[in-house]
Amino acid sequence: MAGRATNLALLVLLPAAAASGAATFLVGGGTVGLVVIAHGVLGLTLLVLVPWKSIIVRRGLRRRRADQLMSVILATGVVAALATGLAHSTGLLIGAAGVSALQVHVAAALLALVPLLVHVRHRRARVRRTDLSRRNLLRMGLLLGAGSASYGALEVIAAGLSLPGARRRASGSYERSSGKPDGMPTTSWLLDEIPSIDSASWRVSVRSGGVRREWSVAEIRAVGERTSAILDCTGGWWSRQEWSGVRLSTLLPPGATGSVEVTSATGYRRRLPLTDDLLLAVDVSGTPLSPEHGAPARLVVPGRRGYHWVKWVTRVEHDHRRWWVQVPFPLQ
Ligand code: HEM
Ligand code: HEM
Ligand SMILES: Nc1nc2c(c(=O)[nH]1)N[C@H]1C(S)=C(S)[C@@H](COP(=O)(O)O)O[C@H]1N2
Ligand SMILES: [Mo]
Repeated sequence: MAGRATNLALLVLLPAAAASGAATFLVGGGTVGLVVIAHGVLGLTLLVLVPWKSIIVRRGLRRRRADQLMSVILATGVVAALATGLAHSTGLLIGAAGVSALQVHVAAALLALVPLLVHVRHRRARVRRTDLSRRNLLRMGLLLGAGSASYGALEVIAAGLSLPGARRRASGSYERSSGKPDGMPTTSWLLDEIPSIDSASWRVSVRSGGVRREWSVAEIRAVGERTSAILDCTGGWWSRQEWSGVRLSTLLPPGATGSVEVTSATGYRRRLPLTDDLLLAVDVSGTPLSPEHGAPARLVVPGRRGYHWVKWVTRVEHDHRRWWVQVPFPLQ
């Protein structure tokens, strides 16, 4: 494949890989499996291009341009993302020293995007109308075919060798300590810290229309609604537990529609649609939540990724705003 075609393919594939990766975090429920497969195929298609790109890199490095350091940073980020993606998906190295392969994966991928802009700008890859020729589209199809074949082969090998990767969920996550909440990892999205809270005097404020009401932990526990649900963290693990407390639909006026904004004592917040089966949990597996898992009360959101499961809930506000009008990912 010619150098120009290789670079243009990379220009399309790298942003597509990053976008589909982010999409694996955004969608929950049944769709996530398809997005994860699409992401794997795009990532492996990038890998297929390595032999061709190597020729360009060797030639380019001989020319000693001023911004070559940027190209090297770009290459390092992409190679690191490919390596950690495969380490996680095969299960050969899910994490080490308290850092998961997926955390490094996402960081490396995001870090590669800035040098990519510099790299492309300085190498003037003006996209021409003729780049969309039938021949180039066919090439892209063949490449994606090779990427898909690699993906399939990898899954077959993982199953054949009984690699840990063969046991991951459709989201790509690995099971941890289901039914035993003590062994469940504790996670914060970015830098949120466990607040110190006195459960006895704790109140959750629930507002709907103009009406506000406060609920104590004892009142919530007395309702005793329960659900068995899977917490699936984007850090690459999942855990099924029996959660109990009160459904938000029970706290709100009968038949309430629209959305709720659920806020933590730390300021961390998420907005969610009332079509979800939202539970405000105070107990897990029949015992009170521990502080690190969100005591006195945390949100349980079956079918959505872990970062929606707000811990240390202090406020629930109901209105009719569209739930998805919010920052796609929390900022703390
Ligand atoms: C430079 C951009 C990226 C590249 C080249 C890349 C590449 C890869 C590759 C090759 C895999 C292994 C696929 C498999 O064998 O199933 C993978 C897995 C994964 N990536 Fe990425 N990725 C990128 C960005 C991202 C981003 C930005 C995210 C999330 C925000 C992400 C999330 C994931 C997840 C969750 C998996 C695990 C999926 C599984 O276990 O099947 N990736 N990635
Ligand atoms: C996965 C993404 C990419 C990586 C890791 C990467 C890496 C590199 C490296 C290390 C070099 C050699 C050093 C240098 O010339 O600065 C290089 C050269 C080059 N890259 Fe990329 N690149 C990527 C994507 C792209 C894209 C999207 C384009 C353009 C659309 C592009 C265009 C070029 C050109 C034209 C050269 C050759 C420069 C010359 O021969 O003087 N690259 N690339
Ligand atoms: N207030 C607050 N709630 C939060 C987070 C956070 O950082 N702050 N992290 C979320 C993420 S990313 C996950 S995966 C789960 C982790 O819950 P656990 O620590 O009980 O396992 O909590 C979610 N709720
Ligand atoms: Mo998470």
